[in-house]
Amino acid sequence: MNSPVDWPEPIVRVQSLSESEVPVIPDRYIKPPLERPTINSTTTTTTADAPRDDVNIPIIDLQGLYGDDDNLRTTILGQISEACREWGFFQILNHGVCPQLMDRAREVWREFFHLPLEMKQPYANSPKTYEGYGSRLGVEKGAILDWSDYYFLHYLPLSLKDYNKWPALPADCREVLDEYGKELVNLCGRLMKLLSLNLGLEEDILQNAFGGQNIGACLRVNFYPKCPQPDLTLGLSSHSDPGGMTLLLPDDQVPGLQVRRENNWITVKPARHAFIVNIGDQIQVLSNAIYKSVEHRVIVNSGQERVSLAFFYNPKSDIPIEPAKELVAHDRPALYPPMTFDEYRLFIRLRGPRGKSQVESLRSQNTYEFHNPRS
Ligand SMILES: O=C(O)CCC(=O)C(=O)O
Repeated sequence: MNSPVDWPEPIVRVQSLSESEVPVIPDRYIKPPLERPTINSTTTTTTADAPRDDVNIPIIDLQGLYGDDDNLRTTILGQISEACREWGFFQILNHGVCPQLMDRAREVWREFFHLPLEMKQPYANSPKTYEGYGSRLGVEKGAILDWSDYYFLHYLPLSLKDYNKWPALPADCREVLDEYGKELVNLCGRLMKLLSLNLGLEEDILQNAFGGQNIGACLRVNFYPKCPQPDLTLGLSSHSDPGGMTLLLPDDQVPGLQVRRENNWITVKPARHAFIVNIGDQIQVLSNAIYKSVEHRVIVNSGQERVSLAFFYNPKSDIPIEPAKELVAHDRPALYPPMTFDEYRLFIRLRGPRGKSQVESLRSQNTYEFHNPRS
């Protein structure tokens, strides 16, 4: 099954819709009632999906991880372990990436999205590779769409990195993005070691399972324009990330990310200059579900646009990913069949964001029957 070369319908830029100041959103952005961010209490008798604003995802200060204080290092590792097992989402402070670089990276993208449409259109993407300026995920004709535009580009493997596919403006865009990508690849490499150790594995096991140095890394920049009817739509529908690990740089002014926790949606309150880390489906698979990828979505609002940078750290796309053999035992059989990331990501590329349905479906079809090296 290959991705089609073109979109099933003409692409409409959400930003153009927003700037045209339409008082109501077109039908194709209106979500079914149960998916809308605010559910009228008269339409449901359950508290499922109620937003929770009094809680936040864990915030972990990494300062001290590489110092002399062993107790502090153990405490931080414990916090990361708990966050990966219980939340699938956490924020990190003192992660080593320069705050000015983070701010500039966000700002170059804001400037890019504010360029006139005709300067952005040459970068318009297709569903074949998704690279470039886009306005929908998935290729189903007549699908209900999200209230956002985005830009998608590759850092790794180097064979896919192509500066000509990155915006030429603003003038420092490519330089800033290059630097940003290098720093984040480095940070993800360090986090992979910590995750591996926390699973009781040698520190390189997860990275090696991803293909060693031949991993994939890409960036999706999300632009959520102001929306006249934010209660009826979503900036990004609920999904878990198909890849390995995501480092999200959220907007510094406007909240919007919500993380599913049991029957509630937690609105993330970003800490200044923190990255939001989340576990993707490939690490859920490799860890044999000890770590969980968690559903999240984005709400929009009528007063302010929002920009976020999602950096995806993925396995090499053509090697089979399956539960690490050290994490499989008679009483804990392998929960997932081997699958390459190329095969895996076709689902979201064709169908768009669909909660956790993909990783869950693999599990229900195959549990206990395959590749259990110790059975
Ligand atoms: O915009 C956000 O806060 C989240 C973006 C996201 O989940 C994604 O790009 O996959």
